Amino acid sequence: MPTALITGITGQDGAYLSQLLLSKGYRVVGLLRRSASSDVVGERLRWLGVIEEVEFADGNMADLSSLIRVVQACRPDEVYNLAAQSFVAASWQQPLLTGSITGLGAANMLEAVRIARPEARFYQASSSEMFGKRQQALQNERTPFYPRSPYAIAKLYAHWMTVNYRESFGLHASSGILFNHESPLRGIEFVTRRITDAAARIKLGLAREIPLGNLEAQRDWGHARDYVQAMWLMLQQTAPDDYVVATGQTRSVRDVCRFAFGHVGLDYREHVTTDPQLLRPAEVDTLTGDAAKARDALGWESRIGFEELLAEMVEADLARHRQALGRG
Ligand code: NDP
Ligand code: GDR
Repeated sequence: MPTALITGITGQDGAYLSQLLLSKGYRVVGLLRRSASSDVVGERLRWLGVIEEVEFADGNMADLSSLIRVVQACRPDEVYNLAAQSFVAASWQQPLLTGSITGLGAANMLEAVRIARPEARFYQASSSEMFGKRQQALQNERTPFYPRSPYAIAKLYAHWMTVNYRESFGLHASSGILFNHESPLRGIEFVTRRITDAAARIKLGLAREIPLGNLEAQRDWGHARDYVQAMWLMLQQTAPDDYVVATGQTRSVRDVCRFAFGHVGLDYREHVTTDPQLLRPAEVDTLTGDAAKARDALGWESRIGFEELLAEMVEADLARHRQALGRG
């Protein structure tokens, strides 16, 4: 039975990746940082019904010695480095923390692998945010980067460290440049989930409006369940490499509003307001990924479309709020 170590196991992707790897017969070990609210940190794993099947190991991305100890103890065959301060907007408020966890944290994990388990295969959660200010209509592995936030800059450092450790030390280290992917387990601060949660609350009479920032921003949105498959496929290849993972379809925040509210029979224009406080100091206006390499080399493709994704998210938020109201 192969062993996978996942950092960021309590996040959206960590939960879906755990479910996938368990279904393939892996032993799954997740890095868990100490929290005063440890009773709620496993909520996503619980929602997917896999919390009893994963093992947890104490550690923090900021603490190299903890990472070395975890790697020594669990002896992973595959390491998936998903942990990060992942909210772009927060990275202007906490740029140094973002740099130390999202950037240097990845270097810590690479060092732990290099020191304690160099034969392990390594996955780095890179991001389309590294493309930032658009240099080409479609972004692929050869597109120049132009990061637009402290988060994207930290991810770029982690990405190049991954490439460098592959080239310097021969680590089987791959970087997945993933475009936005969402699900019912998406953090509530991200725009799709803010909108699907608001549509559900407004439909149930729990709220009347939702303030948003830039409605014209465009993203290439896929489903997290599809995207964790690509992570796993990258580590099954003989040679490590970098891959763009995307749907190739771009929609605006306004489209998300239109569809999510429309799904519950509401007109978003009666409920969505705009708040300049939610605009970003430097915006990423539009991103569209070209995942041809992942399709050709990995046989990967995005299956769940935009409307199916949002319908699942709205239905899950309706169910959550109905349950909280005792109408479940
Ligand atoms: P989440 O924000 O849902 O999860 C982040 C995870 O990192 C959580 O498990 C969190 O733990 C953990 N973490 C944060 N700080 C530390 C720390 N100091 N030590 C240990 N663990 C820590 O992110 P997603 O699941 O959405 O994304 C996974 C990864 O992929 C991230 O690196 C993200 O930047 C990247 N990415 C995501 C994309 C997306 O669209 N979702 C697209 C491209 C890249 P805790 O629960 O304790 O907070
Ligand atoms: P993003 O996702 O920054 O692309 O990063 P987010 O959902 O936060 O923003 C997407 C776009 O929507 C605009 N927007 C708003 N965003 C939020 N959060 N809240 C709002 O009210 C709002 N109104 C408009 C934003 O300005 C932006 O243009 C996500 C994260 O998962 C990263 O970790 C990951 O690397 C990238 O996706 C790919």
